[in-house]
Amino acid sequence: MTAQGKMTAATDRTMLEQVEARLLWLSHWMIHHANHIRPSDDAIKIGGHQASSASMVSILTALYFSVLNSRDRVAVKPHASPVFHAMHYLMGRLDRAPMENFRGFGGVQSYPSRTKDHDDVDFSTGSVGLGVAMTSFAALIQDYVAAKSWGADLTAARMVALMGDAELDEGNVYECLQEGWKHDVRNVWWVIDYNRQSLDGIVHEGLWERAERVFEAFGWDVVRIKYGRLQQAAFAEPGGAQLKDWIDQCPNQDYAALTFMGGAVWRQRLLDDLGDQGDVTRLIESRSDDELSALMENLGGNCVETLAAQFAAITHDRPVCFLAYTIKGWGTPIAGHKDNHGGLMTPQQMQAWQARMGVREGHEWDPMEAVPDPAAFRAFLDDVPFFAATSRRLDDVVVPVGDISLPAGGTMSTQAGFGKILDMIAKSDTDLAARIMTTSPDVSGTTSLGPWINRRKLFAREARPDLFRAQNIPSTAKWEFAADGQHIELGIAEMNLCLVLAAAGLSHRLFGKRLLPVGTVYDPFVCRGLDALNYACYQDARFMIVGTPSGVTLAPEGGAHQSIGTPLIGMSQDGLAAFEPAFVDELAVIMGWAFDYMQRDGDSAGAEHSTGWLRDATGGSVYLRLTTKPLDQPGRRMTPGLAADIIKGGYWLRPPGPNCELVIAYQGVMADEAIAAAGMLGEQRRDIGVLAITSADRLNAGWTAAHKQQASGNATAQSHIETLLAPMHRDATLISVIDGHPATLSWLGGVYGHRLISHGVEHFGQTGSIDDLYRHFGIDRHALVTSALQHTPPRRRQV
Ligand SMILES: Cc1ncc(C[n+]2csc(CCOP(=O)(O)OP(=O)(O)O)c2C)c(N)n1
Ligand SMILES: [Mg+2]
Repeated sequence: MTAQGKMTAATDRTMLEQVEARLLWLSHWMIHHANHIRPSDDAIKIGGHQASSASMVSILTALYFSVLNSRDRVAVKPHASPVFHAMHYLMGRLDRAPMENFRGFGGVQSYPSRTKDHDDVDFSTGSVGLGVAMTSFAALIQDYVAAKSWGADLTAARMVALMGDAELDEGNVYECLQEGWKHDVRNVWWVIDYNRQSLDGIVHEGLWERAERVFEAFGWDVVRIKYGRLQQAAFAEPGGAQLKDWIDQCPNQDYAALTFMGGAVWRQRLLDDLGDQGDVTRLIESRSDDELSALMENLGGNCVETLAAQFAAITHDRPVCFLAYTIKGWGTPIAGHKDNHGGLMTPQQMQAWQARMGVREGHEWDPMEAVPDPAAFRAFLDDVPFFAATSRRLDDVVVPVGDISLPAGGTMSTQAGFGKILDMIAKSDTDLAARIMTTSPDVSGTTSLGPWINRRKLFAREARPDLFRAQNIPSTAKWEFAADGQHIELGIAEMNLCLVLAAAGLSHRLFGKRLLPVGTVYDPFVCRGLDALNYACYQDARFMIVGTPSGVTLAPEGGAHQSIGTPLIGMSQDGLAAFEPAFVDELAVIMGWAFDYMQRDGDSAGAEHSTGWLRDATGGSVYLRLTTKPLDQPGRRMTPGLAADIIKGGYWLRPPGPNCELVIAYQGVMADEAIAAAGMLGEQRRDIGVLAITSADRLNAGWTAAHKQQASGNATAQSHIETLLAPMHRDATLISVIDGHPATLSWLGGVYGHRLISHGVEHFGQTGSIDDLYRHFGIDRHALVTSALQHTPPRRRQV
């Protein structure tokens, strides 16, 4: 190295150490402020962040201030949120007010949040393990996009996860490793904050060995960052090898406890174990207590210089796992204590520490406080490549959807209709067809994606022909992989499905290239991916998830595959508009709307899309619950009015007459049972209405939103369900039916206080024919008729 080079490296080290000190201080000050200074009427003190943040200060410093560029994307472990935000504050990208309001309403969030934080979060974290896996799928989507003609200008960036070691307990981490290996994933870095502590305690000895073997098995490079600069220098001194040996042998618990107790205790213990051994004794004795604890705490993951050098040494695009040894609570008085996850410095501890950090009273929020040469430091910060971009939140133009309709007569299931609609789009040479990306956890064929895949192929970076085709063996499914392929084949793990949808659904934000992702899954297994689905919605990823087949209607498929609660999931999941159409023309309307809805962005779409108070202008994701049971199609003309009602959530299939005593409300596949029951009752009850519900979710959301409008003074606010049910006489009875949990529709009785008898499914697991099961659960036409006769008075004799 030249003298000049040495100078620069040393200056950089000093600068990085100053950044590190600033982040350590500011992050802890914001936590302290929230706990001890901000007036708050809740007495509960908040822990969890302090020790966990300190652990990662060096890693964030080295990455953001020395290695990353502004295209790189990072998932930061939940409890490092204060360090992450302190960094933006230091860079002048975040105001003091939200910092002071950490964990308060509208303030900096407890865990980095794409949607709720004020600064530049790439991936939300919170549910541990998901942010980690998200980076691997974002890398896959990056490859997918870059392989397309419209995405070829994308420059590859690194997708980085800064993760806690206890995140390795989450199964979805391993599921994604396997999937990533299948897709030859690249440009992914995971930096494990190996502080050997989780929430409750200290992790098992030797975790690193298992972790290394797992990563290597899936083709990752593993870089162990165990010793910092001071330790490396000490190891080179006479006796250093013995010290290194001692460190390597020291159990995690011991190391943590000694760290907590500090220099004098370190000395005592080291001399007990290594005393009177000549060189090594001299090595220990030549250091003061403070120097000794600084040496022992100088693990690789707490040494910015070592970290920066190790990161910078990676010049390939293979996935890399960095195992960075750290000390939880590093640099603070609570370092190493096994209870420190929820631990907080006391005001007294804080005061002493503040003095040690050289921060003057009243200057706690000053970004440049305790910086020896503010001008030089500012100049260094101004040159940090990661912060060069003014905005890292990208966007892409809206893809026109055009007209999606399907001339449907005869008999068809919604699942078959879904396959046909996608096939129709696949045949077209439109932007819509180009930007749709499908994916499925090993059920693409059985969820009717076959025709789409035949036309649009599977995605792989390296083309692979369909060998069966090449050998002229007849098969209905083409299974050809190509770089321009538009279906991502997944193994069975549904968490991975939802994480791919999350990553693809953020493609416009991350890569500036919009995708319209469509994922299919057997409806009951929506629950298997549910936390990842929730995670995807929380980040405002935009996608369509199709649960099919569903309910007990998939009867012969097997009792264990029946879904009961998914309609309630559809209603309760924030960010997801759920539909369960009965007829294929409804489905076509819904899909056309959905592809547009997925692209809306409250800021730009304005009020023009608003229907009622459904927050339609903001857009969101869509869940379709479909079925394989064919129904006779109505063969009607789709009018704009009908289409609008389908999107609002319901319409009168048969409007109630003037003397209506009974309304049968159905959702989805129960249409034919409801229609048949109405027919059977026609002789005995007058003017029966049949209410088609395409989305209990949107009807219900409209209803509660209207109430809020009314409460805030808008007396004329009326929701769609109120409009629909207005003509129903107060004494008339509602009978609801759904192939799912009856609570989905039972709230309809609360709209105007109609008596409501709900039919649905509360138990599962029984196989049988559809008729058997409908009868068994009392959702068949006969059960509806019996209910109706029981709960509505007999028709009065005409005089
Ligand atoms: C899915 C999930 N389960 C439980 C939690 C609660 N939780 C938050 S942090 C944590 C332990 C984290 O340990 P580690 O990842 O090692 O991070 P550290 O605090 O050591 O930095 C737990 C159990 C969570 N956030 N997500
Ligand atoms: Mg840990």
